[in-house]
Amino acid sequence: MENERKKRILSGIQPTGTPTLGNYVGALKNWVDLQKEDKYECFYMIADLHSITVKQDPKVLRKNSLDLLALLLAAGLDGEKEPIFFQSHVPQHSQLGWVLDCYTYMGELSRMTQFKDKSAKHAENINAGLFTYPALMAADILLYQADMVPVGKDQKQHLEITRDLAKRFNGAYSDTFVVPEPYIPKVGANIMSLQDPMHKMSKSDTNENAYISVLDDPDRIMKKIKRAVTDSEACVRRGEGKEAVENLMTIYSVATGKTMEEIEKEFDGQGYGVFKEKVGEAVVEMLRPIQENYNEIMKNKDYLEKIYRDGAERARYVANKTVSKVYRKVGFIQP
Ligand code: AQP
Repeated sequence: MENERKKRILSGIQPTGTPTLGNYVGALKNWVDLQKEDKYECFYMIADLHSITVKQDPKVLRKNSLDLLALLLAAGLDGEKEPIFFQSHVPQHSQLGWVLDCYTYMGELSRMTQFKDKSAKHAENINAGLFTYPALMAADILLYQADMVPVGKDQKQHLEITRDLAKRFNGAYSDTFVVPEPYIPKVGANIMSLQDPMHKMSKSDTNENAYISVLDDPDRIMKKIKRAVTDSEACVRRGEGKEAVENLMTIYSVATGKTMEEIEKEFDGQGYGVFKEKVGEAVVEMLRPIQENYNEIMKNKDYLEKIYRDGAERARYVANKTVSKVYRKVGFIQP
């Protein structure tokens, strides 16, 4: 085990479209905050290998991948200080992924809600990669000996399987992997669809009104929030049957820093019209600086290339140490 180093963080996002407000609040915003804290060594990755578990158009995937890198930088990540890289540029992810595949049971994989949800959504393409996704995700994390993984609530189950795999492998051989802890934000860990509060907001939702993309212009954001479903009570509060309103309150809370109690007081006696207007304005203000930075960064493709090349090189260095150790322990002859 590597000693005397800063605690490590690893997290990733798939280049399956422009990130939503859910991705931003549940993950990206915390990536930035944690990097700024300077207590951790952070590895952030664009999970392109994972993205092809669902059919992708190659041209669109290439564009989405570069756009996403620019967006991560625009959101405040410092790619010069710490690595931001494409998963496919670090072959060790697949190398460890295969070993972990052989330590993961069919039974545990078939319990994964993401597999069930995505196979229902893509019934025409229930592929083996979609099924073994959690083993590759475990490899992503364990390769870097990450202590902490900032994710939204939807990834909690995958984190649990990662922990189980780390312990299983450590138990079968000797201490090899750090057993990682999830870092799930207190507010905003599960931003729901604006059209169906029982489902999470997703960037690949076919209904554009269901999500806010971090690059939506102010007009679009206001329209989407105004169209968001609510209920017939016209009272801004939490409670049974108030999931849609509570979701908007959560979004407002993250964008303004106000607590849920403060929000209930602020809108006491006012209808949803006033409330939605305020939520929309707060979201526009929260996303404005990211959008401005993004437009600047996109003008400099050389800079983007430098970031992902350097990032992959630094990631490969760390990842290779883990893979070599694992290959030795399972009994492969050293090349
Ligand atoms: N609705 C959400 N609320 C809070 N956090 C969320 N995350 C995703 N949706 C929400 C977090 O964002 C990070 C990156 O997610 P991902 O792109 O790797 O995949 P995902 O979880 O499958 O996200 P999407 O938007 O639903 O993508 P698609 O539509 O492609 O499947 C993760 O930390 C996730 O927890």
